[in-house]
This record gives sequence, C-alpha cells and structure tokens, in this order.
Amino acid sequence: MQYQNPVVRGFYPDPSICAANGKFYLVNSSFQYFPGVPLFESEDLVNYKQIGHVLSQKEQVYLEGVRSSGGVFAPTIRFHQGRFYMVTNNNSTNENFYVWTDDIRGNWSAPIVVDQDGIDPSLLFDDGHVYFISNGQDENGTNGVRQCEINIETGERLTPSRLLWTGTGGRYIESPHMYKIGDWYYLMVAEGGTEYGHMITVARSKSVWGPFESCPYNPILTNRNKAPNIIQGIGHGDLVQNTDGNWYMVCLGFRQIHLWQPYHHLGRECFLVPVSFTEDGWITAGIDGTCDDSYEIPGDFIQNRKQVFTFENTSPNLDWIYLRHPVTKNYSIMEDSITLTGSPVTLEEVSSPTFYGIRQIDFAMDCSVHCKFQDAAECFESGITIYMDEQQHYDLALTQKEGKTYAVLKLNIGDIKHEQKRIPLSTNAAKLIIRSDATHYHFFVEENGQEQLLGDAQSRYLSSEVASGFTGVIIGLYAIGEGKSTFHSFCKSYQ
Ligand code: 6LW
Repeated sequence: MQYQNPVVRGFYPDPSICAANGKFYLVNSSFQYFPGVPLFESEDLVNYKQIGHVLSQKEQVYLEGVRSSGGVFAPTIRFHQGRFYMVTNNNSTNENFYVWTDDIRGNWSAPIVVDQDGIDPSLLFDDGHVYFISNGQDENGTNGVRQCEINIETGERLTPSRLLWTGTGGRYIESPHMYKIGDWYYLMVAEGGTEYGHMITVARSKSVWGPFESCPYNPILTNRNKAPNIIQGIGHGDLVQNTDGNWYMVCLGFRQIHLWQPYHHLGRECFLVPVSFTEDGWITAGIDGTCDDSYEIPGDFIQNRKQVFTFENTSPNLDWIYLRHPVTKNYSIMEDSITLTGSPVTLEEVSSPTFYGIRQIDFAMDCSVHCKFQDAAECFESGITIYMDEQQHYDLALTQKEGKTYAVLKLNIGDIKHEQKRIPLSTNAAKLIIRSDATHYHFFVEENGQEQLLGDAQSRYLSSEVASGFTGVIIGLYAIGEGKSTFHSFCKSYQ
C-alpha cells in the first residue's frame, strides 16, 4: 500500500521507536509542555494511535519556569526482557534520566539519573551489558558520541565515558543510536543541525567500543539539497525492523512554506523512510538517500488520517496539553466542554497560564469554539490562541471592560503587542472562529448567527525561523484574570 509522509503530523519531533510483542511504540520530545513525551502505538508503522504520555506524573519531570523549547529534549524508547525503558534529557536541569515500565499502558517509574552529560541519550542492550550513549565532549573538548556502561537497575555508571566517533564533520552531532545487527555495531547519528542542513550519517565496528569506520555513502539520508522539496530538515532517525523483516527508519523533518524565505510553523514532524542494506553491509535509506512524501510499504491496510477533532472525540492528557505543570483547580473538564478559571498569569509569561492546548497538525484548518463568560471581573480575558511561544502568538478572545463584553484580536510578535481589532458584543458569549491556509490565519467572531471578520495574520511570524524554537504551533484555550469561562462545541477540522 502507498502511505503519505509525515506519518505523525504536527509538533511531534525527535522520534524514537521500538518493537515489542508484535507492535511498535513511538515517543517524541515535548519540551515545556506537560504531560511529557507523547507515546504512540502502531501495528503497521504507518498508523499511530496515542496511548498516553511517558512522563504523566508531575514528579517525573521538572518544568517549573523552564524556557520555551527548554525542558524535555529528544527521548529514546527501548524494550528489553519484557520491560520498556525511555531515556531523555531535561535540558533545563541538564540531567539525563530514564524511566521504565512493565505495562506500556500504565504509569512509568520515577526517574533514574545517569552520570553522563550531553543530550539525546540512547540505550543499547547487548550480551548482558547495557550501554548508555549521548552526544557531548570528551576531556579535550572534542565533540562526538560518548558511551559508558551502566547498571540498568540503578543507573550507576560502570565504566568511564569514552568518545566513540566524531562524525563526518557536520556541525552539531546529535541523536546517536547504536544497533547490533549481525556481526556489526552500527552507530547512527544526526549532523548539520535540526534545520535545513540536517542529515543522517552512520559508522560501524565489530566492537561496541569501536573503532568506528564511517560509511562510504554518508550522509545516508538528507533533504538538504532536495529542491524545491517541501520536506526539509530530515534527520534524527531511529531504525526499526518490521514484522516482515524489512527495515525502516522514523525521523524528523518539517514541511516548509515554500516562499522566499521559506519557513515552517507546524514544528518538526515524524516521517517514515524505508531502509535497506548494501551487499557490503552498509545502511541505505529512502530510494535515493532523501525522504519522499510517500512510499510503498507491503501490506493491505489503509492509512487512516483523523481530520476532525472535537472535545467528544479527543482525550484530556492525550490530545490536550498544558504549558508546564498546570494549576489543576483552574480546569474543570467535562466530556463536551471545559470551564477555565483565569489566573493572573498571562500568555507572555514563562510560566503556567490557564491554557489547554492541542497541536495544529496541518496547514488548511477550520477551528471554532463557543466561549461564554461566567463571574467575569474587569479586564478578564478568555479565548483561543494560536501559540508558538510567549512572544509569538495570535489571540482571539472575549474581554470585559467597564461592564461590557468585547471580542478582540491581539497579535503578538516579538516586542510588538498589537490589538488589531475590538468590537462590542451584545452578550457575554460568542463563537470564536479561526480559519487558516498555509500562509495566513483569518479570525472571526459570530454572535446571533452574524459572523464578523476581525482580521488576518501571517503564519510566517509564528514560525520556528522567527521564534527560533524547537516546538510547533499549538491551539490553546486560555483564561487570564479574575473570572471563569466555559468552552463548548470545539471543532478543529483539516481539509
Ligand atoms: C534535540 C536534538 C536537536 O534533542 O534538537 O537540533 C534537540 N537537534 O537532536 C531538540 O529537538
């Protein structure tokens, strides 16, 4: 059957995957958002169903005041002797830690810290030993992939950390994974940085400690010279063998808006690429070493793309996320509605405002929600935001002033805080509507069946190139100030 990339759309970067009990489990980085590390299950490597988050307990991850795109960086998931392990880095506490579970649908353990620095940690279970690798510098300041052996029961480092490989000369060697395939230890990394120069390179050795020989075909996967391809930034891969014995790689990439300058605002997404081995035992990826927008994969299943998302067909703590650790008393979640209690924390703060978010996963989107004020004090504001980070977000809200309710559109780009439009309403309730295409968002308010345009704004100014972040646009329901607001009839649909 033919599948379309990305296989997981929207801000789901830094994918890692493992096979277990005939299925596949995928995790992604989550940065300042909570719960952390979204967890997916797949039976065919093409369709993924989110089954939870790995870091679902507040005590598992420190997020207090972490900067946007700080917090939880790239994770790795592995399965060994009936137990799942997820290892990651909290880039705000500079800790590498792992958690484990024997029940993939249950809670994961408390974090176990490993005494090796760097980011993008990974694990290899081999011949009774457990190896911990991450990127980083050796004692001479040389960048590369470093490895130590650990006691997986305690996280204790059993050997000194040693530099294994410095890559092929690309900047920012990252996302190392080690695989024992046949007689070879394959070390696969990303180089070039997680933007337009991103690439995947590989080396191999007969020993887990090296020396590692660089693949003569490096980079084995990159879109850096694939023009004018919409898919760019391909890198950060993880290998997995399908149940039919064929090999694949999940990797990150982004769908750029192909203007000059190009940009991307949905974040880095998850792509699937076929992998094969050359006669001399090297890894190749894709058809020509690049990632295409679709591939053939053996199987008679179909690729299911959920296109309509409502309160009723989404789940709290699965599809919906918070900025850092939420003040849970400010959220009253029902099956078909949510009531938010405002707090003094604004969307411009690196904190945890009353914010209930869901990812934007495609460009052409129609999103609406009905918002009704309750106990609204002066200046209480509540509505829907297209949020990249605290400096870049577009807010469509109701607000209270001198006893009257208004609909307001606010555009926040860097230091510019602009109220685009304000219109009086006859009641304290209205339908908020946001329609988007690749380059623009269009904002409307509907009261008594009458729809009014408040304004338009370019997606460019919410892009990663402007915000310089690692995340993607989130659609957030929010409340600021003294008051409550109830949202119902939420509907987000893609064409
Ligand atoms: C991730 C690393 C990276 O841990 O960015 O640029 C970090 N590459 O692989 C956040 O995605």
